[in-house]
Amino acid sequence: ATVETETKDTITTPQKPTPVSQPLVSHMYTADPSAHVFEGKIYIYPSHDIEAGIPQNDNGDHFAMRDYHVLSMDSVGGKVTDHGVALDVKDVPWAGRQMWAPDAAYANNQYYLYFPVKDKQNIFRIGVATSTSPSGPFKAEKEPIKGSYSIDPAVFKDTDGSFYMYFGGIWGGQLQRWQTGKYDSTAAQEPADGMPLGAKVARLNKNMLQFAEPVKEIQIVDSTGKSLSAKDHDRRFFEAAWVHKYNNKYYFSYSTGDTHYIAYATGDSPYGPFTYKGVILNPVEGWTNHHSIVEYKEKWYLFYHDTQLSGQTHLRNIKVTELTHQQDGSIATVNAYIQ
Ligand code: FUB
Repeated sequence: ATVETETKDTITTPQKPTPVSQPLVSHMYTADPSAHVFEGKIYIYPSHDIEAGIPQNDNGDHFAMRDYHVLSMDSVGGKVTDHGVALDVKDVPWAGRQMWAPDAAYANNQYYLYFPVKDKQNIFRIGVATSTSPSGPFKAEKEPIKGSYSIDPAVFKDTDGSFYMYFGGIWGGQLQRWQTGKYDSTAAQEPADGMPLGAKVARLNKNMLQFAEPVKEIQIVDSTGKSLSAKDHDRRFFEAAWVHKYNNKYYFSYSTGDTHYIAYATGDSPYGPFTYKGVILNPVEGWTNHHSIVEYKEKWYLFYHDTQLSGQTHLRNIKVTELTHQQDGSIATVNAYIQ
């Protein structure tokens, strides 16, 4: 048999994948883009990544963000405006560290910025801040939302005008520490088997500052109606919940975390259960994958991030690409790189 050897001349260096979209801004690092249409424009509420010099770990301590900037654009592909600091951690009386993925909503003639940050006891809570402008600056309430915990708030306005907050994230997002209803710092792991931990949902009060009801758990089931298993890391919920409505169906999308997909499941109620349908976005460069979905001028868009600018997992950059709902209601999987 012949043995083929690779000579120095034939060794190839791995090619960097060619991205289908470019970073929306490059003067700062941004991630977790929550996009909404306000006042006829697209407003984006991202995390603002910084180099804090904290070593990487599974708790995500290296994501040590300290403020939020709001971005806007009149058209997809057009100029992106950075409106400056919208909220600084030092102006949130109860906050300790790590301002993670935010979201925003408009009601009662004002704008609400929802944000997860660790309190002074290192427990993630969800705060709210208000402004008369979609770009801020926002003024934080003195306390976090009562009964809130974990990370990644996403606020969905239903067609009947009700607002729902989806939230939660496992591992560094601490959701596994709330399994008994009380915070337990020793509960470090997600369940290895059985039912997975679900995202949480609660309708918001008319004043948009508190939950109107006890928090409920979102269940994701397979096509036979059976709950996904905690072992099923390709499909179970990890973090980054988002909900949009299309043709009267609720689409619950989320990150699978350690398997790096943005997956989705559909249902007939904002509370679920949601039936797993597939992958919206294949893994991107960097560990995290976090997105939002918005309709603008009769087209649907997927906002997401990767690490094209830095090559470092905690210094991300946001991007946008078009999203297609197919005839049967399924979503065409997006590849962020040319295949
Ligand atoms: O940006 C910090 C965290 O990383 C977010 O809250 C998660 O969703 C992940 O993207």
